[in-house]
Amino acid sequence: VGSTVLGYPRIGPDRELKRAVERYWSGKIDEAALAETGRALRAATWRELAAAGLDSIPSNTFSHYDQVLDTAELFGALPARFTGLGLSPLDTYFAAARGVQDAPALEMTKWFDTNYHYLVPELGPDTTFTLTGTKPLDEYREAKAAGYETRPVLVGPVTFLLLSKAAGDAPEGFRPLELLDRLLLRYAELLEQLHDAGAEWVQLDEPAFAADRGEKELNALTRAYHVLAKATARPKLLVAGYFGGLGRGLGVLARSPIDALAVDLVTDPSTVDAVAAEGALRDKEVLAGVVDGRNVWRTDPEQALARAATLLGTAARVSVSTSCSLLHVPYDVERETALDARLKSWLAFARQKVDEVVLLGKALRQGPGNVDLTAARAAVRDRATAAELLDVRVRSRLASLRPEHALRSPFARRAAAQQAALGLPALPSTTIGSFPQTTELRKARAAHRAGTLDDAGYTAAMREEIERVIRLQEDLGLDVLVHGEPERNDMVQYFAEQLAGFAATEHGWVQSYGSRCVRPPILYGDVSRPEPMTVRWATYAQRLTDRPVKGMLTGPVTILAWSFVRDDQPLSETAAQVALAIRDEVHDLEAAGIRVVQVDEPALRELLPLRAAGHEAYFAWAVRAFRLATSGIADATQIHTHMCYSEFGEVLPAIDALDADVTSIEAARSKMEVLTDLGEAGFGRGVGPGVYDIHSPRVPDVDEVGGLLRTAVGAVAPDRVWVNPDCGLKTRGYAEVEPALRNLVAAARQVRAELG
Ligand code: THG
Ligand code: ZN
Repeated sequence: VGSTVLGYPRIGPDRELKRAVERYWSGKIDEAALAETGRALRAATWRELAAAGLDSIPSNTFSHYDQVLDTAELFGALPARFTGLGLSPLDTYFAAARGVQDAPALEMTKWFDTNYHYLVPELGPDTTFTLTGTKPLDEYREAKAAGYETRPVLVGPVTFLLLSKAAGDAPEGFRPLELLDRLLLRYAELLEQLHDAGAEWVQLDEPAFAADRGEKELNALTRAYHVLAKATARPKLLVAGYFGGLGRGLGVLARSPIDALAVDLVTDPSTVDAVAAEGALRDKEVLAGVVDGRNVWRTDPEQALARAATLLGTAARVSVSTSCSLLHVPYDVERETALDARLKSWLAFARQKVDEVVLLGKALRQGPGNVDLTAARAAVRDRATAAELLDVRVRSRLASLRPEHALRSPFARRAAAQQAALGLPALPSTTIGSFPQTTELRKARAAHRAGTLDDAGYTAAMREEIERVIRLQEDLGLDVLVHGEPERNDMVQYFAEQLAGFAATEHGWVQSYGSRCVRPPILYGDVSRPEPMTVRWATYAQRLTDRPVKGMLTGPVTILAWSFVRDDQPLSETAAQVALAIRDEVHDLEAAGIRVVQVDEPALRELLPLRAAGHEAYFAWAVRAFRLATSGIADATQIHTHMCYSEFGEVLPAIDALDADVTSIEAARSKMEVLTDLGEAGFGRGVGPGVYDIHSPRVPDVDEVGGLLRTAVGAVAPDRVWVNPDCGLKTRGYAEVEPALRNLVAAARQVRAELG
């Protein structure tokens, strides 16, 4: 293979694909125009990668929405509720991605432990795979016609099946992996087509083996690559494992008749030794993934070369690669003209990482003396020794922490103090924090940013909105109010902009799902909070009403999960720094008369290590960070938290350990099943199961909400139940939100009366 990258961003340097796709959805452009945007983006990518000097260029890294959905479509495995709609292939694809009336979308879930989300294929015993699609072949030919020999990238068959779920009508106990043999026939057919078109290599991604896998799954991996290797006419097979070590999958792949193996030497550096000790790789090429595909720091050339060189005696050939696809980093740091020049010199986005791979590849082949690594060395050394990253006050504060800094008094005592202070009725009602964001609001924020709306005008606009939202909540009869967050865009961006130690980018967009992108802030130095971040908005809202107003903050784990974090110290330490910054804000809110503070941790599940062996240590620091952020306050001050996903199983003990007074969770769509789990886990504090699914435009009626509430009070102690929507309301419109909240309050009152 030679020097290469495992994948590249596809949304476009200026989010051209996002815009084109959204314009297509709204009918503003036709399919041909959308296709043209895709073609131009692919051509630009191949041109750049070729010009940079990579030995092998990937293709089929483009997608209109998601690569797992692409794979399901490729093999004719989209559910009948979409294929039966009578739509064009492209519209059928988008229907599966986004749903249409009467055909709800495929479920979307996190791509391993990244902030990317894929669509979950639904497979059953009756699923027949047929090679209906031609995307990998088309893109290979398109590249070839443009003069580029490429390596088509495919989701590997075992990972595809492990990421799929059993269709709703599949018999109990059915596992998609049972379909392996059927699917392999179609992969073999595809390999033959690619070979006939001239493809020399193909890349099959098997990141599923970065997680714990059992005997059945390892056997499937063995079987898959023995079968595919036997395909009569096929390109050479490169199998890529990433997001961690391959565990026992390493030995399986080493002994299988594939031609090359890509390993991630960044996520878990001990993988280097595991690979070096693997005798069966002698006849294969190994791609040493030494350039981090998920973070934005320049690669340390000495460390990278040392890692790659360790493998030299192990494999027939060692080449340099990225640890995973570059999908997870922004395009080009050169475009960040507003970024501090020194910080910028420490960074590498996708475009720069390609240059790193090329340079390291040469150094590995020709010896480090034959390439110029001066600039790379200097940048890494400059960052490693930058005194500016260190804040002695933060350091000594961390060093002086004692266990009691993460401890509150027993819950029973807090609950009594809070009841005395707040005087809330049974089944108190509240919302998760944000209210719908109107066009005027976005305009006001943009104008303030651009400097065309001065501070006074901006403050007035926000206050006007806060007052409107407070009056609305009073009118609706909610018990604990919020200010509605009109001043915020993305919650993590909002806090990062105000914390020392973070930098924001202008163009650093990364695809989160489909056409949606985020711009993760860069956490580069010791973190502290120079000034209060939310107090002025919360106290303004509180002055307008006698009812308690909830202060709204984002928790340390979520801030880390949605940022690019420093890699020069353990995550646990960075988390504690962020926690202390949030703690300062909690204390200031309390001092300003705010009696309820919510610290959201929607990403608590997200950073959970892929292997169970890492869970305990993760929970320990994640829980400590949350508790550091929310301790040291009066018993009477009530701490809420919020999580927005419905699969709690593994994190339930951690949620309990957070020791929040009230936890609101997504439950409307999972029909409150999570409550049974919580009840069984002995969760004894306040819990607010979402009784209004804000992910749908539907307005639930009083009976529906009441039914969910009756289930809730049957599953956990009635005096612990709160009434709230599933999640924030910022993506909804007032036309739905107002009646839905009215019904929610009415249902709360009804069930409250029934309880007597
Ligand atoms: N913030 C951040 N990361 C996240 C979420 C978040 N990761 C997980 C989850 N939430 C992902 N969900 C979304 C939902 C909406 C959008 C992005 C990720 C979104 N983005 C706008 C877009 O692409 O048009 C741009 C937003 C902006 O202007 O900042 O709508 O909530 N960090
Ligand atoms: Zn949520």
